[in-house]
Amino acid sequence: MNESLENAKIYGIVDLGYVTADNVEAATESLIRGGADVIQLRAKGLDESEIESLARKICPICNAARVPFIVNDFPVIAAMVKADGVHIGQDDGTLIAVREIVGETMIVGRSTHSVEQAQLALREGFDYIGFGPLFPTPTKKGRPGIGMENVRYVEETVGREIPVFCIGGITRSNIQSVSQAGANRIVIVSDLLTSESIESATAEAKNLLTPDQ
Ligand code: TZP
Ligand code: MG
Repeated sequence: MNESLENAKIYGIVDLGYVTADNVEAATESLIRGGADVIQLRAKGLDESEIESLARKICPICNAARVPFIVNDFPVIAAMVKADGVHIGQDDGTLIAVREIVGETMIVGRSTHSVEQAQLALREGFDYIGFGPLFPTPTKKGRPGIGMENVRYVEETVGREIPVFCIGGITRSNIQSVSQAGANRIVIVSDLLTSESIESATAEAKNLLTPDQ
């Protein structure tokens, strides 16, 4: 298992759907102070040059905190800014094609929406997966929730080998039921980014997921 993700529980996303470009650094710092173990930059619809410049702002903050920094969708930008990783969806090509751009050591994650996709991502050699959306979510409109019934199975199979981050509609209100369904690691976007204090919301989420730590 990739060492820098081994103990990662809360994966935070700086999503430009919720955070303005001016607030990217502050949001990153707040997520990290609250205990986010991984940070992703997600900027749907922005120009690549803009995404690169945002990535260059986030990268040093994550490096200083020793929190892995992942760029969504753009292997070329991840390589240019020397991010720790890149995250790609089901329609974003093969791991082999991404590895040609980012090299052998960068973390590469894949979005998965079913048990079959999760198992395939493991066989292909991805370093981690997102599994969801568990519930319908305004952050990724138009997708049905896949529910929680396969969470434990995916954790117990795929999750033994690579980190599985459950995602989609997870909030501080349902985190404990997601955990009871077998999830060990989660991604939360809107519930953290729209809260009054990103830092305390993140800390609260982490405490709900890992109460004894
Ligand atoms: N991929 C699957 S669901 C999702 C992504 C990026 C969005 C999750 O956001 P939220 O606000 O935590 O539901
Ligand atoms: Mg994508």
